[in-house]
This record gives sequence, structure tokens and C-alpha cells, in this order.
Amino acid sequence: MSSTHRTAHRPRAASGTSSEASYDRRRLHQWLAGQARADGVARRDVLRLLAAAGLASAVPVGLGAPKASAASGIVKPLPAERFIIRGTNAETRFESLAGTGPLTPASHFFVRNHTATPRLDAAEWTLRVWGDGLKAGAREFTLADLRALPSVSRTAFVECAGNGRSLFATQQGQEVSGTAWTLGAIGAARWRGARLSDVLRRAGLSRHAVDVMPRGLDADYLTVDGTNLGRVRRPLPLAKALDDVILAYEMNGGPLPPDHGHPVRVIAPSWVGIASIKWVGDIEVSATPLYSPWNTDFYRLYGEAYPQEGSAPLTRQTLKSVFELPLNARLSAHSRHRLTGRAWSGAGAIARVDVSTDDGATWHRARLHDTPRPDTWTRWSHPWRPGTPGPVTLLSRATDTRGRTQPEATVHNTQGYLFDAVVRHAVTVVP
Ligand SMILES: Nc1nc2c(c(=O)[nH]1)N[C@H]1C(S)=C(S)[C@@H](COP(=O)(O)O)O[C@H]1N2
Ligand SMILES: [Mo]
Repeated sequence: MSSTHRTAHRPRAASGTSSEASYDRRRLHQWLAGQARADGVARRDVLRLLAAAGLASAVPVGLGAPKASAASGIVKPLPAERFIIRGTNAETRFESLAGTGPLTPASHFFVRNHTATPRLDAAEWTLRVWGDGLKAGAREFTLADLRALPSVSRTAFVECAGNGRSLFATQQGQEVSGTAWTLGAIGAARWRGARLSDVLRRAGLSRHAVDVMPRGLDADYLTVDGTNLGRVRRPLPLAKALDDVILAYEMNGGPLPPDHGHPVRVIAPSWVGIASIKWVGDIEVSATPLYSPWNTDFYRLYGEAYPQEGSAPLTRQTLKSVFELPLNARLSAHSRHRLTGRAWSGAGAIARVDVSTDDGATWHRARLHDTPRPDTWTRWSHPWRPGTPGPVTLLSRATDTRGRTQPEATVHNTQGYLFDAVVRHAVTVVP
């Protein structure tokens, strides 16, 4: 699996991807050799965390939550028909996306907060770019500085690496740790902002730079045993940073909402959600590989199928297709239904979606409603006229332009990342 989700989808990205791969190998090597700086994390702690790879326990404690709609620490309203609250996070009910169009409105967009949404003043906000990967000293940018740079707009999904995690248990009978998302830890939006590459060049990027590490302005993240992991931050290889990453200040044509990173967030298209750091306050540019708990103990694949030290840090998202239907929906027999859903892949565009209404005995090609594009999802539909009343399992299976097809099962990893198996969606046909 690790080889497929790391595959480039555009020729332009190909060289970047191979340098990402060699960079990861080098970084892993250095880390194992004990040469690396584990920024804010003692090597001893990293090893302890690795040993404990069941890490379910990393939850924030002791935070004074700002004014928010609930104890969740999230600011926007979270009506029950749209969201399922999971601790500090809010999952979108996938069925509530029916009719929302290709872009997810902020009112429906899932929220993944390690702590709580901070309230930041855009007029006072600055971005500090610093580190030994710059030719000279640190540079600060205001929001006006970013707005004065050429702007780019692009549609991209943000999907948590753990989206679909609870299906390891419900579909495969396997134990995993982490937020028990079903399939709604994803949204797609139109982002507008400055290119990270423009900002780095203006800051005086040196040719020795290898990693950049954006860091959020939200509170430090503490594990239950009281270990302070510091602010949410994760290194990006320079190849990705210079390729298609943006510093977004708009979402779907409006200012970025507080819960989604106001005033500025990173958008790393097609990569796991953690790469898209919200409320970014500084970016370290480094001439040596950087580490944080978010690329050492979290966001790698651990488990029987993986090396002891885990897979390389996760990069691209995997592939999924999901029905816009509640679990155990009731559908009347002998009437015509239009089953709708969405499919997406982190490695390319969607090539086809197949649907089965007879537990996989026969498959039918679904109709695609969008021109499939990389970095975002494609809506699809399939007409269905159920016969006899009773329980039915609906299946959908996406294939992308890289030739990846959803498998019957996902290889287990202890933290339940990158679930990509065909979803078995139970419904009941009623008289
Ligand atoms: N500063 C900061 N950035 C963050 C996070 C966070 O808790 N703090 N969560 C990350 C994770 S794990 C995901 S999946 C995405 C979620 O983005 P969203 O809340 O806008 O949907 O933001 C990422 N960026
Ligand atoms: Mo995430």
C-alpha cells in the first residue's frame, strides 16, 4: 500500500516524488542513526512513543476552550443533522453532502482540531519564515504581504488520514487507535492564497534547504500522560512545498472561517490532512531533515505488515467511494431510487466507479457527474429499483487514473490510517 499512495499523478511531480522518496530514506537513516533533531521531542520520548504504538491516548487536556458552539472547542454551529461530534472534532454526516455540489460549504465541512479553535486577529497576524535553510535571516509576512503576491485558486479536498478508521473494526474486526471516524472526515473546497514557493523564494530560500515545517498557532497538544508535544507541526519535503502547496486565506470565496485556519492555513493538495496546517504562524526552513511527533510516531503505518520503525511518513491520500446515504437507510421496494455518492483519490483523477446491489455478484458502472480531476472528488449516481424487502449490502468501488482500485480489505495498521477498502453499506428494503 505504501508504494501506491506515494505514486505521482503528473509528470511534473515525478521528479519531486523520487526526491521525496530518497529524502525520506535519508531522513529515516539519519533518525535511526540518532543524528536527527527531533524538534521538541527527546529521542527517548520518540522511542517510547514508538514502542507504545497503540497511541490511542494522545488527547488534549487542560485547555481553556474559547467561546465555542459546544464543549468541542469548535466555533461554528454543529447541527446534529450535519455533524457527529467526536471529542474536539466534528465529522460531517456524509448523507448531508447530498445536494451540496462539488464544493463543501464551511457549514458542512468536517473539523479536526487537536486542541481548540483559536480566535486570531487577521490585522495582527504575521507569518515568520526562519531557519538555516534561508540565505539570510528570518522574514515576516503580514496578511497584506501575502495578498500582494500573485494569488492562485484551486479546488482540493482536505481528508484526515484516519478517515474511515472505524471500519477497520466494523468491517474487518480489527483493533485500531484514534478518533473513530466513519467516512465523513473529508471536505473539498476552493482555496485561494499565495503559493508557498513564492513566499519561500521571497524569504531567501537557500539551495541547501530540504524541509519546511509550518506550525500552528493553536495551543500545545498534550497527551493523557501529560507529555507536551508542543504546537501542531509537520515537516513537508521541499519538493512538495515548491510544487503545489498554497498559503490559503480564502475558502469558497470568503475569508477562511475560524475553524478552518483563519486567517491563513497551509493547503497541501492530495496529501493527508495533517499536512495542511491551520492557523499557521511560522515556517521553519531547514538544511537538515526535520522531525515532529506528526511525522515520527503519528502518520506512519505501524503493524505486522510494516517495518518496526513504521512506514515512511504518509504523504498522498488513498482512494475511496462513499454513498450519500445514512447507514441502515430504509428504501422502499419496487420504486426507483437514485443512489448517489462521491469518489476521490490522492493519486490522480477518478477513472470509474462501479456499484453492486447484490453483495458483489454483479457490478454496474455508475454515471459520473463531474469531469474527474486530481485533488478533488467526483460525484456519481446509480439508479436502483430494489425487489424483495429485507436487508441489502450496497457496495461501491472506485478506480483511479493510476489504475488503483479499492481492494476488498485494507492491510491493518495500528493507528487505522488510509482505509481504502470497498465500503459495505447496509440498508433495509422495506415494503
Ligand atoms: N494547527 C493545526 N493544524 C491542523 C490541525 C490542528 O489540530 N492544528 N489538524 C490537522 C488535521 S489532522 C487535519 S485532518 C486537518 C483538518 O482540517 P479542517 O479542520 O479544516 O477540516 O487540519 C490539519 N491541520
Ligand atoms: Mo487528520
